[in-house]
Amino acid sequence: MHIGSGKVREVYALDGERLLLVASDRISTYDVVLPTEIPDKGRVLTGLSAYWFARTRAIVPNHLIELRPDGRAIACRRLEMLPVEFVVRGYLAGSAWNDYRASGAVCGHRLPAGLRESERLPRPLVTPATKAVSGHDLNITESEAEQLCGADAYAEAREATLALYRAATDHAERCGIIVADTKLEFGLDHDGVLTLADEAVTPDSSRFWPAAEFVAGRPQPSFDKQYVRDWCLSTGWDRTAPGPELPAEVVAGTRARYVEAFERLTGVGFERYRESPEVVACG
Ligand code: Q0Q
Repeated sequence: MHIGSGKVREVYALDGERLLLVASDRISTYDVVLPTEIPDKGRVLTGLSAYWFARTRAIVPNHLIELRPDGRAIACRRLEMLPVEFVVRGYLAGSAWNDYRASGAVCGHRLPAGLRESERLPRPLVTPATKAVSGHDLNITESEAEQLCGADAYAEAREATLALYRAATDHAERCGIIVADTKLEFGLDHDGVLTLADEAVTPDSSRFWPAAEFVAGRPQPSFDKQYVRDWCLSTGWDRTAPGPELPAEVVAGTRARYVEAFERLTGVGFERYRESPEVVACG
């Protein structure tokens, strides 16, 4: 039974205890889902999530039960979700850069003066947000997030978020990819155990930047979406729906970037993953 949709994902109830999360091949840019799909995008993102779930089990348990044979869906444990999205940022970008420019602070955290756009932060910052019904999530302060989650659950989820981000960025940077920020969601299982849910450190839940091209002081190219963004803007698109159809070469180039991110991070060939998705869950 279908119980929810994200821009590019669906969630179904398998039974009272289990959900099925299915990632589509749809791509969104500037918050608009484009009419052209990117073949295998859903498989790449599901494979990356499963890879990170396997690799971080020692940090915090996660909701993954099994990776489906098609490699683009996972069965997961149904949790009582915390009503906060745990965004963690190692670099100053997006809404955090805008908040910093306007007020010198982000989500109530004062930052050193004089930071440049995209600059690496002195230490990663947890900037919680609440799910907006449509459009961008709403940045809230940590004390507001604590009110929403309860002090203990918030503190535990915050620590898990920082530990997960550190593990992911250490590995990703060795693979030539900067994970500038990522959005994690947690829930509580029947025993009240904090459990990582949703997707884990994918190009859709995070900013992936190519490390080799990093230059502080300007917006960074997206590892996976830059071809799409550049092409859409080159058509004079006004960033409102519906977005423009993508030409075959932009689709192919974008698919190649997703496959490249997958292979660099997991060390597994994408065709091998397509045949046997479980190879990424060995951890
Ligand atoms: C749950 N979502 C997200 C979503 C649309 C995912 C419900 N383990 C869980 C999960 C998860 N993951 C959820 N609820 C209970 N237990 C996550 C926001 C929305 C498509 C995919 N929705």
